[in-house]
Amino acid sequence: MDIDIPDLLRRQRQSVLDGSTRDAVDLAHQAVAAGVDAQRCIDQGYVAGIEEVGRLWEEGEYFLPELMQGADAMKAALEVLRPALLKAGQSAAAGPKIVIGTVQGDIHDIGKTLVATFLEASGFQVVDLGRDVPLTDFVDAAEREGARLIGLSALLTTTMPGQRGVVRLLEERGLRSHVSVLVGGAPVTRAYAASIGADGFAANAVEAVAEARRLTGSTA
Ligand code: B1M
Repeated sequence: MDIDIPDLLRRQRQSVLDGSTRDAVDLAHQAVAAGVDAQRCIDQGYVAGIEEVGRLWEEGEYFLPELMQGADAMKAALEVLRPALLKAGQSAAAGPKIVIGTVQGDIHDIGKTLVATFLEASGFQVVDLGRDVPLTDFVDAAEREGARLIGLSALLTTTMPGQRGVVRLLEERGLRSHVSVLVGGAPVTRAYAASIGADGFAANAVEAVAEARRLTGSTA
């Protein structure tokens, strides 16, 4: 069956704007069945939708329930697309280990999960600690797992200092030379990353894979 891709992408975007988990999931299944590129659905469909939700919220047109429904719809669609993303990558999962999570005080996890999935699809062994992760947990996990890289996501200006906190904890525990730190999240910039002593910065999931490869010297 032929599928109208621009129309599918438009409806995926709209499903997030409507906060309709049912539509978002249904459209993700349609995309998978028709073999539409999962990354394109994410970028031009669902992410376009959640960015518009954020804009409407900022302008006072949407309230917190709409923001949450949009996020739930997007997360549910990503779950459906995840196997296709992993399949598109090498997914050998024999590459370097990376511990990743969203820092303490911050429950935004859509971007972090996307980054984790891209890393996994590129062959990294990913230990995803989730969201609102205590800073010490990152360092404990890196030590326990023998990870060479910690990935820290922060979406709030108030939680960005947590990224600096993890760099400091690594220094205090004498682990700084063994473990690199990669930071990201909408308010995070390359200049901020440099100012807190992080080793790498990525603006999106594709850049995160490139940075993780650079920092670990991996060809994963
Ligand atoms: Co909130 N929120 N939110 N929110 N939310 C933002 C971030 C905000 C910018 C909205 C706005 O004002 N326009 C604003 C932050 C303002 C600021 O600090 N400057 C905001 C706020 C204020 C809040 C609350 C405080 C609202 C309230 O309660 N009054 C609250 C915070 C709660 C808390 O964390 N303690 C809150 C809550 C929520 C929801 C729960 C409703 C929901 C999150 C659901 C979830 O994630 N499970 C939510 C959402 C959805 C958003 C917006 C609309 C969308 C975020 C998103 O998922 N984007 C957001 C507005 C916006 O960003 N336009 C907003 C899509 C995602 C794919 O992109 O996360 O940027 P992103 O990830 C990208 C890159 O940043 C990068 O790669 C990803 C993929 O390309 N990246 C990395 C991310 N992590 C990386 C790590 C890396 C490398 C790259 O290396 C390790």
